[in-house]
Amino acid sequence: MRFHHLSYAILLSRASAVTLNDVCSPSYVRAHLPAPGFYQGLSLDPSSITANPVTQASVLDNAFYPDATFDYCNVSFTYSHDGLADEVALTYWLPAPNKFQNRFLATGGGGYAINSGNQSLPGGIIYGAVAGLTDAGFGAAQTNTLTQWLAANGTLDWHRIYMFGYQGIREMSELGKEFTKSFFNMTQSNTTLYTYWQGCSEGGREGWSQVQRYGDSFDGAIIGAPAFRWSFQQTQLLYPDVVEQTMGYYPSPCELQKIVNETIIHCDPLDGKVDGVVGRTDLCYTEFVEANNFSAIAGLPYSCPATPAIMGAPPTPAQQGNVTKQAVAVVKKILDGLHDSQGRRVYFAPTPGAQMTEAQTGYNATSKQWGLSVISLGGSFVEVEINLLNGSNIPDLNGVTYDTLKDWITEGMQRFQGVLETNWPDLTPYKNTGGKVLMFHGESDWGIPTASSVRYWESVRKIMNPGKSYNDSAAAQNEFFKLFLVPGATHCAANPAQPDGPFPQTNLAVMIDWVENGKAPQTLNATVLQGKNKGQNQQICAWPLRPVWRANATSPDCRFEQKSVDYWNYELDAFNVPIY
Ligand SMILES: *[C@@H]1O[C@H](CO)[C@@H](O)[C@H](O)[C@H]1NC(C)=O
Ligand SMILES: *[C@@H]1O[C@H](CO)[C@@H](O)[C@H](O)[C@H]1NC(C)=O
Ligand SMILES: *[C@@H]1O[C@H](CO)[C@@H](O)[C@H](O)[C@H]1NC(C)=O
Ligand SMILES: *[C@@H]1O[C@H](CO)[C@@H](O)[C@H](O)[C@H]1NC(C)=O
Ligand SMILES: *[C@@H]1O[C@H](CO)[C@@H](O)[C@H](O)[C@H]1NC(C)=O
Ligand SMILES: *[C@@H]1O[C@H](CO)[C@@H](O)[C@H](O)[C@H]1NC(C)=O
Ligand SMILES: *[C@@H]1O[C@H](CO)[C@@H](O)[C@H](O)[C@H]1NC(C)=O
Ligand SMILES: *[C@@H]1O[C@H](CO)[C@@H](O)[C@H](O)[C@H]1NC(C)=O
Ligand SMILES: *[C@@H]1O[C@H](CO)[C@@H](O)[C@H](O)[C@H]1NC(C)=O
Ligand SMILES: *[C@@H]1O[C@H](CO)[C@@H](O)[C@H](O)[C@H]1NC(C)=O
Ligand SMILES: *[C@@H]1O[C@H](CO)[C@@H](O)[C@H](O)[C@H]1NC(C)=O
Ligand SMILES: *[C@@H]1O[C@H](CO)[C@@H](O)[C@H](O)[C@H]1NC(C)=O
Ligand SMILES: [Ca+2]
Repeated sequence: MRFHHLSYAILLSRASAVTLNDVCSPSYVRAHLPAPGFYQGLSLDPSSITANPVTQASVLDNAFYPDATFDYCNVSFTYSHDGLADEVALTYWLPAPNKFQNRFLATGGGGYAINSGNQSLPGGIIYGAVAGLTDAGFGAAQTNTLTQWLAANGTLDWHRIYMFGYQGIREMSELGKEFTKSFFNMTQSNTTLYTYWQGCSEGGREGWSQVQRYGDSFDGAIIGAPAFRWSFQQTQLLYPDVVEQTMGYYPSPCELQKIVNETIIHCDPLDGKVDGVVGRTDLCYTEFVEANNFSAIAGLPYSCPATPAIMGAPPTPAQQGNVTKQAVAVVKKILDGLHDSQGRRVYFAPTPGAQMTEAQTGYNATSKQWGLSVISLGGSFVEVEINLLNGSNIPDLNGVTYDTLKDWITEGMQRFQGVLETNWPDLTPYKNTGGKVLMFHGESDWGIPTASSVRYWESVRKIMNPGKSYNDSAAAQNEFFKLFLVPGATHCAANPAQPDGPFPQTNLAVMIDWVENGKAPQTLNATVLQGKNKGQNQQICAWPLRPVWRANATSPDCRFEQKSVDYWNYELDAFNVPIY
């Protein structure tokens, strides 16, 4: 026994004596690439390999991992698809051998980017994981892949769209897992490589694109505010502009901001704690926006200083006045969400208290008036993916009604169902292989309505648990898929307008504990990342439980409230097909 332990210790010390410099070279990488034929239809290009050690890299103040300093091996190589003259570039960061903890983390992008440059990879290295990203064949222009979705005006380039939709991430993940095992000599059949996903927004959609299709995709997926239900998500960005145009009133940014500020002030206490954080946007809607209180914002004075031109944006003049009744009516209509001309609900709106970024107007220096400014994030969807024109926005919204928005949603849903829509509700293969999902969504997200994630969680619950009661099905779902609404948080980030809100910065640590140690999170670990309480810990409630603060508590109680669950379960009765 003793002798066995001794030799095992020698083996261990010998193994950990391997340094980054020993293995971080093009020749070592070449000798450990996945074998030809490992992934059908792909050919790796060994001549493209680069590998260099990077020491003492530091990262600061990131939403998804704590500050850290670390060493890594920076590896890249390319592959092509057999029969196509394309080139896909992969990047993997590998921890030093003595820091490697048998983990692989796949990462993605945001907006129309398929990766986040070097922003997401440290999140893996810090936890002893190899971390990977892909350019999915889009090259350096991957930061806006949309400029490559058409082969010509009128012709979609479906290969590129599939690469963006899910194929690129799948290939990067499968090649990355194999490469990791080979690089670290994980040849014994009893050594497990734990595999993870972490991404937010488009990165959240990319995570779901894998979990929904591949039971073997990851052991744990961390998915924030996913940009899924694609055609709905992209089109709803235009709804506030159409409201302004339809109602004929264009509030200035300052007037909008005043309405948001008042909403935060009045709704803050509804969660039981006056901390500047709207922890209960459901109550905010029913007890403030829908109630008469909201109209009392009209008449309140607002004032904002002029701003200089910054980064291509034109200067804005000083704005002051009293909030008008029309401005209040416009915002109330926006918060009601998109309905068709027959009054049936098409989609949800961002929560009250969220910044009204989508509703921003533009200043006309000639007429000295605020007017329509079409948000390009939504307009580019219509221009490129619906109208098949290689532009970056639609020129205007002339003739566009609420029904037009519904039609764009339907057309997009049919066109992209199998590649981008990403709301397949049956996760049985993933659940059966033991996969876990931790989904979170800022409850003050301006861009992707928080209700979008709630709807998907509820759709999966219903589809996977036929015949079970709400409580039984929710409990079954929570065994592998948990949803956390983050009080006050904006889109994939802590919210400067609600600085005392928590943000779940340590999600990967929480997921590792769930996957590797069987410790399921009952609440989600989070930290105040800014302001006077920076560093303070707060726990976030798991859906369907909702936060209620008691005096002097450090975290809210998590309670089941039927009214709240009912509030979040919107009926999209404008459609007679299921919308998951
Ligand atoms: C990420 O890239 C930026 C810009 O190229 C660079 O300044 C920074 O050091 C990089 N971070 C790491 C951790 O390598
Ligand atoms: C990592 O490798 C890529 C590709 O060779 C290179 O462009 C980049 O500068 C490297 N990064 C660092 C920090 O060495
Ligand atoms: C689309 O426009 C981009 C520039 O925004 C350009 O790089 C690209 O070549 C164009 N594609 C086509 C098919 O015209
Ligand atoms: C893997 O094994 C080879 C051969 O024993 C050795 O040279 C190499 O350093 C090992 N790699 C690591 C990361 O331990
Ligand atoms: C794997 O098996 C080897 C030999 O069969 C044994 O020495 C080692 O401890 C095992 N490792 C784990 C993690 O169980
Ligand atoms: C809104 O509140 C912020 C503080 O969160 C403040 O800086 C800003 O001036 C306010 N804007 C208006 C229009 O009242
Ligand atoms: C709404 O107005 C009523 C009557 O003024 C007041 O009692 C209540 O506290 C207000 N609620 C909110 C959320 O502001
Ligand atoms: C704004 O409202 C205040 C009272 O709150 C009033 O004194 C002032 O005249 C109003 N200003 C304008 C421009 O209507
Ligand atoms: C700005 O206002 C002027 C004068 O009313 C008008 O002629 C012009 O079309 C406007 N510009 C835009 C971009 O709407
Ligand atoms: C394609 O459409 C864009 C956007 O409308 C336009 O700017 C461009 O000129 C068109 N290209 C061709 C070749 O017609
Ligand atoms: C929870 O967050 C705190 C900071 O708020 C951090 O110190 C702690 O390590 C985190 N716990 C886990 C399991 O990551
Ligand atoms: C909360 O703390 C304050 C100040 O520390 C104290 O006065 C108050 O009694 C406490 N309330 C409860 C319910 O413990
Ligand atoms: Ca509060």
